Amino acid sequence: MRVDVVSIFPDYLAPLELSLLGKARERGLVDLHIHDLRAWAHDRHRTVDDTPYGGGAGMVMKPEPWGDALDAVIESSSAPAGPPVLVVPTPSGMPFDQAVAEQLTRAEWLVFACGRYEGIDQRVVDHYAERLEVRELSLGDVVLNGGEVAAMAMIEAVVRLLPGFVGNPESLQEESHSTGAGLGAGLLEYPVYTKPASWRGLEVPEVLRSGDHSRVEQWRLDQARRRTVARRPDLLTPAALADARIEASVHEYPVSTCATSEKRTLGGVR
Ligand code: JD8
Repeated sequence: MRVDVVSIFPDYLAPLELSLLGKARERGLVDLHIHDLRAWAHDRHRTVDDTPYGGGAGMVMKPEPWGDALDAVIESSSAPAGPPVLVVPTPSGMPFDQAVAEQLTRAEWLVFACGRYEGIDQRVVDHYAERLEVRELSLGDVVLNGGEVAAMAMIEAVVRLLPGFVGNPESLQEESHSTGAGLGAGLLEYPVYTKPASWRGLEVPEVLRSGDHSRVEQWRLDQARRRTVARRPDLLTPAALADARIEASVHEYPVSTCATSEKRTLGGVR
């Protein structure tokens, strides 16, 4: 997969070149190219922003540098044959979630346009939407100062799903938010523990040291349900929510395994 990123803060994307993509690049899974938008701002001050039409606070990114930059990236000789998917991180975008990440793994080429200021002149998106697939995507209901952090999160979420990236692809199925059918499908992760068995007076739940795989499986499912009911009931259908609540009460486990917030939500079972 080829990934191009255009930003006025190209160094912001440098972490991508470290761990994650470092490995993926070595394995030839990803071909990452980072571009400085100002390379396409040709006036003495390399201006990329101007005041908003209609007035209002802040500045808007000018369309011309973006048009020249994206044309150059899209027409670059070393680019894959087909057109890229242009991803524009924006707080007003469609939610970026695991399903969207899985969709984007199917693209050969992604180009990320990272905006700053109050955003990019809308005509840039409108112009390219007539020529290729444009995805305006939001990382979530928090306001960031620009698209770089969102682009990095989106690139990590996509690249780690590429075939050959993770050692055992099965683990991806297990993950929460995955659209796979693993235990975690649709549920939040269950709590995890490792050695020592006792730490600062806190014990690893006995069931996990029992060696009884079915009891462990049941405990993990119960914990995943509890957390989901308590923290993300929106992830569950009303029916699943009702079931999870019943299940959570049926499979009574020592309250100590529940974090304080859950105790409150589950009405402090006992
Ligand atoms: C791109 C400029 C800053 C946004 C005025 C603050 C994504 N989930 C998300 N939150 N914020 C962004 C995001 C913010 C951006 C840009 C993405 C370009 N800004 C602007 C509008 C309000 N400032 C994002 N994905």
